[in-house]
Amino acid sequence: MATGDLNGDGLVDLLLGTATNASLFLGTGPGAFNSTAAHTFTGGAVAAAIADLDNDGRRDVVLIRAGTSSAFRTTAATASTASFGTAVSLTTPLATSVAVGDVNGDGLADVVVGAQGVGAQTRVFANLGSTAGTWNGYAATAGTLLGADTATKAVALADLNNDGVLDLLAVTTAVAHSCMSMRVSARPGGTASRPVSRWPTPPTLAPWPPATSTPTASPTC
Ligand SMILES: [Ca+2]
Ligand SMILES: [Ca+2]
Ligand SMILES: [Ca+2]
Repeated sequence: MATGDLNGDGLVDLLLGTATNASLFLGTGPGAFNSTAAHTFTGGAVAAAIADLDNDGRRDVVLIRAGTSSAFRTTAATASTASFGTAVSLTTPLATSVAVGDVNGDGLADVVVGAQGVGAQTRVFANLGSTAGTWNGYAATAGTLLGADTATKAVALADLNNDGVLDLLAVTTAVAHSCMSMRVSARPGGTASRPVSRWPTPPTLAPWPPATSTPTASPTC
């Protein structure tokens, strides 16, 4: 599920994924939505996001699937309808979750995908921007941030330490006695268009809760 004002009318819209498809319901008022989907995407989704991917002022859609995910540009949106461009594919084996934000400071929304399973990796897809008005989509793959992190159930992006750079928060069951790990990004100051694949080696994860604590039961995240 994802929420956001996709058609720019100031009302929050709702994107719901199921095992077979994902449907967009446009908001009609506070807490109210049109009962008829403005658009239905074929294929299920385990996670979704609404954000302006191509910087044209219209919010777009990311659908995450455990295999190949898709990013769709919004090409038109009215009070009751929305239409989208051709899917841009993202390779996301074992994907569970998504966060969208500008992680490399070039002004373009990047996609972070968490994954769970043997060999799963948390991946970052760098937004390639536009050339002569045509959006170039995302880099096919952009490396791994969390190493052998095979149990990421959720990811989020936020500036946790107030340095103006987005940080990545991952909820995982991979670390003993831990269900949450935090990684602070280290974008060099003032360097634009830095490829995500050059993201510096992240610091060692600090267990959360602290390892000195004695968990009485497995984390429930
Ligand atoms: Ca809306
Ligand atoms: Ca857009
Ligand atoms: Ca970016």
